Amino acid sequence: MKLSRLAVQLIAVLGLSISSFAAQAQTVLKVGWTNTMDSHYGVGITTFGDEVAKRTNGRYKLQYFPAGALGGEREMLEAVQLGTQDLIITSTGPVGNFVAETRIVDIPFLFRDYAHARKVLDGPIGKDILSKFPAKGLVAISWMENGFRHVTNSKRAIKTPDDLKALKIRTMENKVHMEAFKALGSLPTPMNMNEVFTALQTGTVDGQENPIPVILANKLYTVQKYVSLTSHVYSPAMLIINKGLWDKISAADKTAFYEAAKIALVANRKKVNDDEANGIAVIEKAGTLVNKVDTTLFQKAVASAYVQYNKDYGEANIKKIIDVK
Ligand code: EAX
Repeated sequence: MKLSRLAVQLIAVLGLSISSFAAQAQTVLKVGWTNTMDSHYGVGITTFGDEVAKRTNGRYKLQYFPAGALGGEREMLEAVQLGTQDLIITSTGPVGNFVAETRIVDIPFLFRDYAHARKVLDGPIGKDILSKFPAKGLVAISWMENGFRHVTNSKRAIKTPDDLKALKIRTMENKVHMEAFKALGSLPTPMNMNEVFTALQTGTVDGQENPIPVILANKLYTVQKYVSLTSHVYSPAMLIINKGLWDKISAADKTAFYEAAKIALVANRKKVNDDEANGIAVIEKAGTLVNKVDTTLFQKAVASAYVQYNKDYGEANIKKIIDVK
């Protein structure tokens, strides 16, 4: 009798250790991004990683590669498409080269403010764009946020569009943005983010444009004299995973990933808000001049680019976004 109780206990212990062994079988997912660990992207992705680990009992774990350790955003997207990298958090900068339907949200002066952008991306229009990714070997788990972009440069304060004339401005590898900067009379120079600091420092380009969180994370204000608050375009970001890998994840775990992404998005947007609230003071303290601009002047100046946008992305589609209140 005693022996059989021992046997039962033994079986129970053995069973427990087998199931805990199963619980420990872990899939490690490599995630890369261009900004630092403590940036709005880092905050978003580490929140995502923590939540995924918690919600899958540690069966999925994220391995972090911040600050462009795996390359620029276009290179990393290629790697995610191939499956040599699992995940990326990226601006939409190069994404239109993979999934053309994302280009519409890169149009300057499309979104009035953060509330407008977030509502569009979280709603049916945003979901419809996400649904276009699987056909390209990618799954966009969620939108994330980069923020409204502002021009920085080493020559002069940008107060009117004329001030941009003939300035060499680094843009993302994004034709929508390049068309806008051409319309503004500057010389758009596409370049991957990893090269921007040095290009500004050595004067290869006069300026660049990025949201405050990126200007802070990469200390771009230390190699620029002027930060002009042009808010010329809202810059979305996205959390993207390789499709083959996604297809192997169980339905319950996919739900865990989606839930984790929701929490990550809140953390990422909060960090964008915080950086915007505190960042100007940090930049000014370093001796860099920050100026406000009348953004309507810039909006009028890119009107000519809208002729092309209407043709490429559909006037009705653009209006549908503008009309979201
Ligand atoms: O995704 O390349 C860029 O300017 C992006 O805004 C930045 O890397 C964050």
